[in-house]
Amino acid sequence: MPASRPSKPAILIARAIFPEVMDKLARHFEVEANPADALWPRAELARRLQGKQGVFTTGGERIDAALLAQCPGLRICANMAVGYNNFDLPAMTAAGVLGTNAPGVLTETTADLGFALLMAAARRVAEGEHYLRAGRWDRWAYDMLVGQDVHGSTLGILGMGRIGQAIARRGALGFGMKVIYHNRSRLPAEAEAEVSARYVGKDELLRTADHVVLVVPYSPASHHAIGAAELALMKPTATLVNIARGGIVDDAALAAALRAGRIAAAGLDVFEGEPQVHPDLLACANVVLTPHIGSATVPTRKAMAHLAADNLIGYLVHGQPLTPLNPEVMGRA
Ligand code: 8YV
Repeated sequence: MPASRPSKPAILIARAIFPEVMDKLARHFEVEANPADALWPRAELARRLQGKQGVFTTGGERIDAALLAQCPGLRICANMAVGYNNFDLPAMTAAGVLGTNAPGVLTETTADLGFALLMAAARRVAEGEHYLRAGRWDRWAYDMLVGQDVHGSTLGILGMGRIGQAIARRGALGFGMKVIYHNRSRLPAEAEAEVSARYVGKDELLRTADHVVLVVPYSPASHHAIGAAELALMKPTATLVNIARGGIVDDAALAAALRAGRIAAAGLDVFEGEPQVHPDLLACANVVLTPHIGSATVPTRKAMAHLAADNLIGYLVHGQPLTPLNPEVMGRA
């Protein structure tokens, strides 16, 4: 009798992903995928996770103690995102489940979108486009769609991780901006010098910056880090850009500030309760809105998907993931 081949570990791919990444995973695993590409309800996700050792997640799937209790065989959740606020990491650690994210590969692409939103908001690009398409452009005027300068202005960055530093480089080197930043911890002097950034308190940043870019991870501590009180500190000519996570900004307070002209403009890629967008924001002309596309270029999304896949393969096949979030679970029985 021919020797039976050892069975491959089983994994679940929770959303549609690139066919080349599916093929790669299928070489190592028994794969169940989600051809419909709609987020499964929790009960369905739990049902499909039965018998699976790994899951490929894309950021929208909540992995918490209640779900993990139903999936005792699960060993790894690999997020195709640098943010992992969909993971209850302490619960995963308690359950002995490894979490991995996808850092590094999306840094420059996401910083590009941050800058695009900053430029579009400060220079009223989207407003101008709507104005033109609506057939309202019938003459030149000295004050038509005048905005604020980006070059030479003061850029305030809240959150100075990889993406924050990539935005600082763009501002300092490309646009001659003075860069100030606030972060949980101050960067080492060499890192500050490299991006020509000066550390300031949060309130000073909000008061001084001409443009504020938010790049902090979402956590209960950063929930509504920018609300009415913080917006009131900003200059009336200032712009606010959020490429981090919905919930860091109080969207209702932001819409009120934009409507009242308490700040000049905003550029938002992320929203509280997305894909729903606060109706008051939709009604504001001075905000540029994009549907969470910070990392959305073909090479970057492929790199993120490959990194998530390589984490699954690394851990379940070779025992060594690439970007573990809670490595302390490794080696536990
Ligand atoms: C993802 C992101 O596309 O990596 C992140 O944290 O925000 C984006 O790049 C998103 O998380 C997918 O849900």
